[in-house]
Amino acid sequence: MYSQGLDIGADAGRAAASAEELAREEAFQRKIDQEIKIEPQDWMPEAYRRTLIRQISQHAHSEVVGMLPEGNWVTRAPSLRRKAILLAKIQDEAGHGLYLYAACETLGVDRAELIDQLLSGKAKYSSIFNYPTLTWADIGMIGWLVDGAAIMNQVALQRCSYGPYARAMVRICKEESFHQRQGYEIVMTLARGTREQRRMVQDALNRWWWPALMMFGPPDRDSVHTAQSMKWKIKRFTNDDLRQKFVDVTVPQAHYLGLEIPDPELRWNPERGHYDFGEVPWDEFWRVIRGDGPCNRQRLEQRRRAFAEGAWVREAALAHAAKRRARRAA
Ligand code: BYC
Repeated sequence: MYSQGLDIGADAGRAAASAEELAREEAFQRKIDQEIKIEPQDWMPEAYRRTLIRQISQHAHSEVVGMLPEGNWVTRAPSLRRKAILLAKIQDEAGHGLYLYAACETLGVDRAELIDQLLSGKAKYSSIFNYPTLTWADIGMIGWLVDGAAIMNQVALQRCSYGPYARAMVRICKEESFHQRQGYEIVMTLARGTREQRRMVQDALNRWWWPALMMFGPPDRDSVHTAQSMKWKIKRFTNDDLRQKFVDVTVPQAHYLGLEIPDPELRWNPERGHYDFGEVPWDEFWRVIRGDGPCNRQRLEQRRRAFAEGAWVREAALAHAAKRRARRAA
């Protein structure tokens, strides 16, 4: 009798706790539905927090790894002006990585842990940065197509329900928009240049087109996170919707430059009011995100080396901060 009484008491306690949890989750969803931003000190479901840490840290890693393919061209940029612009752009990417790691830390995770996940190969970063930059035209493609795709995705993220991520995106989008224009300008210069330059820029477009479409993530039918992320307003559009928007704005830009999109199935569909396009090579996408793209190993190796070689800078910065603290305290 006595123990049965205890069990009933424990059951009632559990039921009350889960009713309370449910009420908190409903109140959280109401806030989201009313477009009230979630801030770091607010209560949030554990799965919301984990989803954000996953997405924001992958995003931060992408910015940092994204410096590598462009970094290859700093010494080979065709003029001093191009070199200065490219350097400034690469520094911007480092800055984006820093805002994003900082936004991620507001969710209670340590930056060192996130970087460790990247360097150990556990964390993902955007598939696009596993492709090589073979010619100067590829630098134009990164600006025009890769930053163009990134903006299409990030403009929507400015309205993400989590305040620190949404606010980081506002500044990032302004800088990305400059990046996209500098890329388009490189592509335009080459497209209006010599026969050899036109051939080079068309070859770069042929190689970057499909990987750029993969940046938006797998098709909606295979996207495991979209439905919940849309409900929580972390994502505002599905992967396929954003991909379609990107195709619709980019194809006329290519036509204006006299370039051909490497997709025989691409055509305007007046009934839909959109371009129809061919099937993205999804096998290649899955291969690349599982670590077997053309440059995955090289990129991780470069990041690991940079991290090891930068150890003295981190130690010096910490020693300097400790000295200043000690001086202030004295
Ligand atoms: N690459 O359920 P899904 C830049 C993963 S940097 C690799 O649709 P979600 C720039 C996905 O993580 C801009 N992995 O996921 C920098 C998931 O795996 P896990 C980078 C991908 O999160 C320097 C699985 O596939 N932008 O612009 O709902 C120089 C299933 O996908 C990719 C961002 O990071 C991919 N392309 O949607 C120049 C934007 N796609 O985690 C330029 C922020 C999917 O379950 N991120 N996966 O193991 C997002 O908006 C979303 O995370 C995504 C994917 C749309 C990318």
